[in-house]
Amino acid sequence: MNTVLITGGCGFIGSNFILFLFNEPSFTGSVINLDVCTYAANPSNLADLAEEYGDRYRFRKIDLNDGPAVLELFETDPIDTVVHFAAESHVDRSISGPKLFVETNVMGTLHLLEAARANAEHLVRFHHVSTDEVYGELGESGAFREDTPYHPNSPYSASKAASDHLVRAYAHTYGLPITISNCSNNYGPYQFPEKLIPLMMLNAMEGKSLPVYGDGSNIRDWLHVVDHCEAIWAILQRGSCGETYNVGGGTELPNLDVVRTICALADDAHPDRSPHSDLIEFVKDRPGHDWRYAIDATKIERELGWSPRHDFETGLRETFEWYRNQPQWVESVRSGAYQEWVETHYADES
Ligand code: NAD
Ligand code: TDX
Repeated sequence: MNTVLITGGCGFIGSNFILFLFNEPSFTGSVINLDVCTYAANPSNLADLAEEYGDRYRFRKIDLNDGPAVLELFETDPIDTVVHFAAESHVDRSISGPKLFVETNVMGTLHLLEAARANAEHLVRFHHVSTDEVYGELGESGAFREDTPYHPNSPYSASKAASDHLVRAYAHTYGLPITISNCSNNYGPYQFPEKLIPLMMLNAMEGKSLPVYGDGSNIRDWLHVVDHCEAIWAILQRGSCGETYNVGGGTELPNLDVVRTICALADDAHPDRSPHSDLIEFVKDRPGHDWRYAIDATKIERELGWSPRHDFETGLRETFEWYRNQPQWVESVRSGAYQEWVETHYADES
């Protein structure tokens, strides 16, 4: 891996992955971070990298929907590895506005695949980061395996499913050296506070209501974002081209339990405002709300020797402390102030 293109590197998992890469002693290559910087991005997450690593870290403000710009990037740089994170990622937003999800997640992925195909002589790996939501929902038992049929239920998961199919088709038809990972719900630092865990943490800290959809019985399988980064690294290092790997934390919890645990963390931090569970409010359910997700990660554990290292209780506590200690980060992503930061720091490249 000499020249690695990361798409969506200013988002939650992409930022964590770039920081992970530069902390990985065996990684000696360079990173190009392609991101258009939507509301979910914060390029200042990686502000120190250019100073610390010089040309080994470059940011390019490019929209995946701009096919010619993506192609030009591949023509100017000898990209040998792609890790594709960029997406519209929030289910609720996909319900209120599905079109952007098709544009970015489907057409954006198509543009990236086309650019990679046109410059395939350098390409060693195109890794596509996907979600467990493509498999639909589970009942009381069972877990998603790599051969579970696709059954996406939301516009978000349908667009991710379409992108997975395109990536696989490019391997089958054009011989592109692809891998895909389908991962469960991530948590950890740098997640935009619209997703369950950071939203509930910040609302609890600020004494705001904690909106639990439906009766809070929906189950998600939580994975620390660094465990996800390690899984992707294992796939890049040891995964076989053409293969899909399911990645999950094995920590299945009903939403209400997660919210109550966050309330307990807030009680410890602010005993004067206890009990924070009084802030819980049951609100109208998400339309088409998938009831349960669970991942069978046997394949990646057995074939690549990966398993999650973070236990949920400790990871959640650390994440709570991270958000408590980052009021400026929270303010900048909420207000979009980072846009100004991009203009100042990357005026030449955008
Ligand atoms: P995120 O919303 O935090 O970040 C997405 C990033 O993509 C942002 O930086 C955004 O600016 C960028 N982006 C969006 N549209 C773009 C475009 N047209 N051109 C260039 N850049 C664009 O998302 P995340 O939570 O970090 O998720 C990253 C990937 O992982 C996604 O593909 C998502 O489907 C997948 N995933 C997420 C989770 C999770 O729990 N968050 C779980 C499994 C899989
Ligand atoms: O305010 C809320 N109240 C609530 O009860 C929010 C934002 C969510 N929820 C529920 C809905 C889900 O059952 O919490 C659960 C988690 O919701 P999200 O954080 O929105 O995540 P989810 O819909 O499960 O999707 C996430 O995991 C898979 C990511 O957003 C996706 O990008 C990823 O692919």
